[in-house]
Amino acid sequence: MKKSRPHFPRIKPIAYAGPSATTALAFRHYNPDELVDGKKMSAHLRFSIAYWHSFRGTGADPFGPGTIQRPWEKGTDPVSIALTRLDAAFEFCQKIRAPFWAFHDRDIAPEGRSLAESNRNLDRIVAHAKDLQRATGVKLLWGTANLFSNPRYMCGAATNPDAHVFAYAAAQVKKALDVTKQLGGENYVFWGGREGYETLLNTNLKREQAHLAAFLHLAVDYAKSIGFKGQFLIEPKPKEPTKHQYDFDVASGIAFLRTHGLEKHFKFNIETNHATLAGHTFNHEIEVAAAQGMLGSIDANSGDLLLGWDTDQFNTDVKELTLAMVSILRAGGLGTGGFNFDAKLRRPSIDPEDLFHAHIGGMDAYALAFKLARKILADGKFESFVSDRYASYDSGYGRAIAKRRTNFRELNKLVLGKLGEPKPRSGKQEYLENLLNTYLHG
Ligand code: XUL
Ligand code: CO
Repeated sequence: MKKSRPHFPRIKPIAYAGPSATTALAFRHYNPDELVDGKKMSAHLRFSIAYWHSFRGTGADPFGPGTIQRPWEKGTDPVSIALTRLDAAFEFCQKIRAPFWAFHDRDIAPEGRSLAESNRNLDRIVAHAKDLQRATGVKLLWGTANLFSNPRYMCGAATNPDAHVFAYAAAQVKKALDVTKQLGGENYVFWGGREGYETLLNTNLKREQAHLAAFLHLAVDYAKSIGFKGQFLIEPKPKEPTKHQYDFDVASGIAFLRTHGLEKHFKFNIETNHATLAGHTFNHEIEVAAAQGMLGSIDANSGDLLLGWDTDQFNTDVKELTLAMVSILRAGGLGTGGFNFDAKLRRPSIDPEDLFHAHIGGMDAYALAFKLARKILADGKFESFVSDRYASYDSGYGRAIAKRRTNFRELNKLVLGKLGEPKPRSGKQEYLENLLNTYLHG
């Protein structure tokens, strides 16, 4: 493969320079090669670059066109531009030291006039991606299909009232699974962008949910038939673009998967900004998934609590990330998942260098959170506080309750007899908040 000339000529691979680094283009906390428990930090954190934001984002919003013009976006043939853009993306992944990338089919290759032409475009780009992956060592965290941008999907894909659109979406996902497999993708994501409704006046909710389940079953069957071993992930989001999305949050996702016999095949890709849009904390969503052994991967970003939509910002909130990391590490990590920066530059951040500042900030915040969470878990103060709080269920009648080896009559007898009135015990929230701050701020 011939080497293309650099697209970020002024930027050298970002190096770890420690917390007192004097340049902004350096890591202060993320030291990819540092061994932590015998494994490189890069292998613990498995950072991934989201192609759609970082290489297709233009800064456009509903009030105005794009502001960002990349020097490599030149020419008239969309496939040639897509090939060059891919070179720029892999140079970026290498320079930012991200071991993974993630894409939608339509981000990497232009949609053609027919599905056959779209598939041919995709094949050309995927062949190049394969070469670039081999040359750089950057791997595919997950692939997915864009089933929400094209007008044909305006009323949903798998939940579209027209079976023709369902069939088209199935054909598109078939191809997306084929190429994800070809590129060694470790996961495959389903984000139900328009799988919901705008109004119940025109919607048969029960049928739409059944169709969505049928679609996921067909995807599971197809993946099996081609020997795709990657993990399937559902990415919940409550709304936007639809008024109501069926995969509202992790809890409703679990209920949906269990109702339709899909729970063995899926885990969750949890996105911070989607959690907050659903009225939850990031940490809450992680805990709900982890409680069911269904924590899969993270779309790393954050929202703005003063804005009611998905602002997809880079997350530099170390406190929020530390709480998330404690839950993730306690759950045993993300397995084949990773931290995918599903985050975009603000509209006025137009320099190619801003892509580096944004990812350095996100990676450093996660790396710092990782270190703080490890310390919190090693000290075990929160763990022992919490286990002590539930200790009454570890023996005697409490254990019988937990094991469901008692009944209301027995418990009634106990309370009327030797137990009497419970003695209240403080929840100690303020003490614990202060304890958390000792880790965050010393
Ligand atoms: C949209 C979103 C998507 C998914 C992949 O809010 O997060 O980019 O991550 O389709
Ligand atoms: Co996402």
